[in-house]
Amino acid sequence: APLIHREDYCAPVYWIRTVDLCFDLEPAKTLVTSKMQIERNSAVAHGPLRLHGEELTLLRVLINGESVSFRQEGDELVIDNAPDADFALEIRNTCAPEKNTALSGLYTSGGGFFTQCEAEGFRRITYFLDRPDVMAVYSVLLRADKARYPVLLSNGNLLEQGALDNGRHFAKWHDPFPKPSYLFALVAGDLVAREQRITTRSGKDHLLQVYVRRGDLEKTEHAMNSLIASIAWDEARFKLPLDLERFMIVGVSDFNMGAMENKGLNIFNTSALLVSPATATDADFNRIEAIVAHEYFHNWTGNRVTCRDWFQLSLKEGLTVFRDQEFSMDMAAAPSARAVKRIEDVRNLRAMQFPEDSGAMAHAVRPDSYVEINNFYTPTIYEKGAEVVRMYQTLVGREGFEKGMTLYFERHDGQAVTCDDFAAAINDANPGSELSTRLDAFKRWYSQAGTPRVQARGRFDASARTWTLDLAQANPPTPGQDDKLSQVIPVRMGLLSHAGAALPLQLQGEDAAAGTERVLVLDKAEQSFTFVGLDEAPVASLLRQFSAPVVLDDGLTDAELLVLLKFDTDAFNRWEASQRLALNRLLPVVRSGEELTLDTAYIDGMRAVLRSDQLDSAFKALALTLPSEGYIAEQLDVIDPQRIHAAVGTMQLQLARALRDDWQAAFEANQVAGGYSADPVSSGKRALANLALQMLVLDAVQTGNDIWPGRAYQRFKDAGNMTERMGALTALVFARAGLAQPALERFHALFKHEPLVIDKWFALQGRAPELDGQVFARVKQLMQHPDFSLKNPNRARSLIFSLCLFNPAAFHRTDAAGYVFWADRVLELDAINPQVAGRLARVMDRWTKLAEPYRSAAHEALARVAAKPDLSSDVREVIDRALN
Ligand code: HT7
Ligand code: ZN
Repeated sequence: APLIHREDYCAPVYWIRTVDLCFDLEPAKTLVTSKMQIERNSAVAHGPLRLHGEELTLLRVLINGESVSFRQEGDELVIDNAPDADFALEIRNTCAPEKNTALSGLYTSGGGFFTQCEAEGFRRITYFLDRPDVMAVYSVLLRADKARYPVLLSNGNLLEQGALDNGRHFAKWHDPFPKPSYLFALVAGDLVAREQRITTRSGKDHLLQVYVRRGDLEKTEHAMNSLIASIAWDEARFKLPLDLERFMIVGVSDFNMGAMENKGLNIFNTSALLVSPATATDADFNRIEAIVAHEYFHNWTGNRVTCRDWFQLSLKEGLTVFRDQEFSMDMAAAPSARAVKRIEDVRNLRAMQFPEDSGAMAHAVRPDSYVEINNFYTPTIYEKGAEVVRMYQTLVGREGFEKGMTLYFERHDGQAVTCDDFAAAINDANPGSELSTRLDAFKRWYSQAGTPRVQARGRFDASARTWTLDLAQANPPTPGQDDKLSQVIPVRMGLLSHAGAALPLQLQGEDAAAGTERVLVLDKAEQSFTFVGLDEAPVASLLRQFSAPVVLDDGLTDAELLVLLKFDTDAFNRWEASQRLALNRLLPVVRSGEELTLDTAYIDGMRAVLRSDQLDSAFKALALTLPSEGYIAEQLDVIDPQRIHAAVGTMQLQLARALRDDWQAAFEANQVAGGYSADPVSSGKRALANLALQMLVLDAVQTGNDIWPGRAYQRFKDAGNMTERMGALTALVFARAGLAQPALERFHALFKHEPLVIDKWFALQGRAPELDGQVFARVKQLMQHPDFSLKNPNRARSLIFSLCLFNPAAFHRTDAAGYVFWADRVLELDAINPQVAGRLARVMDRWTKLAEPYRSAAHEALARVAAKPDLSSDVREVIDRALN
């Protein structure tokens, strides 16, 4: 497949203004009739009409009712002699939903029909100008067997439905909003709906529906509540109303991603939709609230204003992630709960996006080229894109950002636009802001890949009572980008005395102090800021709230980090101090291979966190969780996954032992009584109780004490909700307690009819801490389990991705068996579902940083995959990038 370049963008030669689709739905062969009204684009040079089509059987092509000559060139249907004036094009083709294991286009799942058209799935349904800048008004007629498919849905409003001969029936839908083909959807199946009528602030009535399979209805309450809250939030915060009378969500268990924002007919992976206290954890409840919100928010940021081309993907994804993050923070309400959400988001960014930025697939937020767009639904486009949007807000202020959003919609509603259009709207609405003087430099966040490094050092001048902060930035080379220009980096900061007081911030040349927190803007390679009126060298709290997606080297000593851990008013930086203190202990031993022995300063600091009566439980759990093995690897030039695993294991054990009494006190103090609620206080308590239990069982198993494993097993058996049940099971499995196996068996027996819970069962075993190859052997065995299937992406991810992506010590083996397993699964999956295979292929992104013997073995496995001649473009692009 060819490399597609952003700079080669050309407007389409034709516009499709309306499309009438008719589907005769049959699993083996569905007949599609498409009637389009087409207009030549007078702004560009004349050329043939080239329609995209993939894996279709073409039956006929008519222009204005007459047959016309055409040719098929690869995956394109080419009509050379299309009329100059507006014309009607009719195409009839078939596709095979039942054979569509790629889950892109029209496919069957659980006896129903579903579609997934983003990014380029519509061309697998019928021939079309399948590109986001071609926006059309759709009318859809669905015909199907009534008994098997009683529910027939598509975008927009239902115009008519009724019976047909032979037990079939029909439904006619019309969507009044012009949309790109990637937002088209249809669903047919035996589904039931939770319904809710609402009246929004603007006084309009709407019908909200969540469609699922019959037994799943009671698991949709949280999604419905989340949808209602999202609608209210978008109207309140951004004045963006729901524009449809009817808004539908449908759950499907075979789905490549989390969910899809099809206009008025969002389709969700059941794993991103269905929760109940008995089957889902607190984290699942929060994730589902965020995904429901995310898809709903796309209705404006994505659907009403869409992307001109797929290079602009972050225009809708980064902005919509930013919006769902803000929504979740507002829902969390209390300042400490907001901070917890921010910490979780940053932890996720660092775990997923930072490694991407330093690996073979590093790309800019607005990439310059791609082979397969499906490979670019990445943490860089989504999460780093959201950080870029957050920096706009930091630079222009919250109100300024809202003004910018208003201008963006005033200018571009109904259009397909670019990241530059977004930047211009935010900037034009905020003349004289910190952004307006450096917009071009700011936009380097879109064009330069890589995570900038910021170095910060302070100089205190006792006689002048000044403290100068010297900042320097550098962005390491990434594939195809050796030299980078300086970026605009907002550094939110404060200064503390060593006794912990927040100090007033007055820069040299200013008349007075401007509070105790401010944002410095670093936009040069090196820059200094001098603060006056200081009696001692302060402790700098930099990059508060993680104000920019950079790696900060602030040179703080452990003593200074302990001051921040104890006194910083910024909860994010308090947490950051806890992680830095842990890293300062882990990294030297990983580098040297020596034994780790925890010092009392660290243990006392952690004890103080655990005992604090001011900190919330949720924060304590985050501060006491050690950095992940992946994040530790990210800090190293040469990665030895086994050494990292050993160091973390030792540290965990020492922390468990040194704080045993405090863990016990925390466990007992954080029991939640009464009915289940996923609110931040209750879920924070459960998080800390689960961590404490994990530590207590770990310590007990090492010392041969049976009490805590017994208590964990009891809690596992009696738990009133999945968060506690899973917490207890995890404690047993992670400590390799003797009771782990019976607990796992009991868990399976209890939940064998709950596929989403069985996914958890596989996932837990896939990410269990490795010892002597037992976990790896167990995963291979589980591949043969009757419940395992590679065809269902959730199931494939639960076991295989857990091992390859989230269990470095089980995966990176000196005998290379992990890599052989990976290569086999990539090839096997590629024949079924290239998108999922492409994701799995990404596991080797950073193989060049591995120590020997891992590096050579990884290379061999990559070469074996590369040698396969008929790889999908998804896998081929990832492997080629890794090898070049
Ligand atoms: N915009 C949606 C992306 C998506 C997707 C992309 C490729 C293949 C399958 C897919 N399913 C959903 C999801 C979102 O960002 O909201
Ligand atoms: Zn999205």
